[in-house]
Amino acid sequence: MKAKVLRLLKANFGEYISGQRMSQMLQVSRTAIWKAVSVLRAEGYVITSLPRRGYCLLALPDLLTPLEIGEDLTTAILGQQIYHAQQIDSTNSWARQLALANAAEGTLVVAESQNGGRGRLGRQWSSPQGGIWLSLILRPQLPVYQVQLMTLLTAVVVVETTKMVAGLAAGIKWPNDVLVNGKKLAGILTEISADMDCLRFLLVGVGINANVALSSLPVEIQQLATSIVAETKEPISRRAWVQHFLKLYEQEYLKVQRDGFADILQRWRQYALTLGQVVAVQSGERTISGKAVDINEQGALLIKTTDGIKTVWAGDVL
Ligand code: BT5
Repeated sequence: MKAKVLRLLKANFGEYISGQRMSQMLQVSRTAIWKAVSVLRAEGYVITSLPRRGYCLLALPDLLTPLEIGEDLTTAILGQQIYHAQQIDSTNSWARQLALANAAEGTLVVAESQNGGRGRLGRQWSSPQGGIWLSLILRPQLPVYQVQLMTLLTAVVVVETTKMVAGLAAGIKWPNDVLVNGKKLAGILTEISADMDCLRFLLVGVGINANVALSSLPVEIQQLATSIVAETKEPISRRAWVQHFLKLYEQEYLKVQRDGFADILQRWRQYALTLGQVVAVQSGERTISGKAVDINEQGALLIKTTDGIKTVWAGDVL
């Protein structure tokens, strides 16, 4: 009912539509309309009302609710189920619980802020209001050894979505950092549940500092991070970003399962900031130094060292 009432109000944005007309169109009582309007107001929709004239929608909240994202979303799989919270510890942790309880492929989990956002290796991910903090539950037909490639795919989709929605060109630092002018704009956390070599589900967590004021990040991160609004001086529609992201992600996700990752790897190379650079990569206890020459078919970084080419599966480019 809430969604139907909202659709009518949006169709008449800035104009009054009477409660009686809405109740006739939706075949419900005027009290039901009034209740739906009250719930929408509580969610941040600015709706005025006047006796005899009815209701008028004046402003939408900048929220990533199912109502906002789900409306006119054109995907077939991703985001068909949406879980939204004002605040949660971590969308990846919430997504794991949902996946264990059999949540459908493509379920989207999103929060306005996180108070226990996670990076890799137990690192913290700062997630204030204004950012986009989301996780997808996927159940792909892929062998476990191709999971790293899903991180690369995600980075490509984040870069291309940001270009499309904000006109901002970002690059990728292997394996999972999306950077603008050397500062971190977005991070990706891919987690799995698997039996031996059989993937049960994959959780793709994406955090992007969309409309985040850099002053709302911890001081020690402020110098290393950037946001879309800090770069372009224009806040974006976070809803549009998420909708484009889901659409492009679905397209690429179906394609890799059908045709493999060659095309994604090619696009990743195009955005890569790491390739061709002399780097030091921290991988567990080891630091490997040399020239990053390429990635292999599984997304591992190939480094030309004085001892020949080394393959680095996981780590941080320092
Ligand atoms: C990452 O880890 O970059 C993965 C971040 C994934 C976050 C998303 S948000 C939705 C989902 N739910 C979660 O709980 N997580 C995912 P890593 O490569 O380990 O980088 C972590 C490092 O990035 C930290 O140690 C900080 O230095 C830096 N950092 C933390 N918060 C940041 C922010 N908001 N912007 C830029 N850099 C940040």
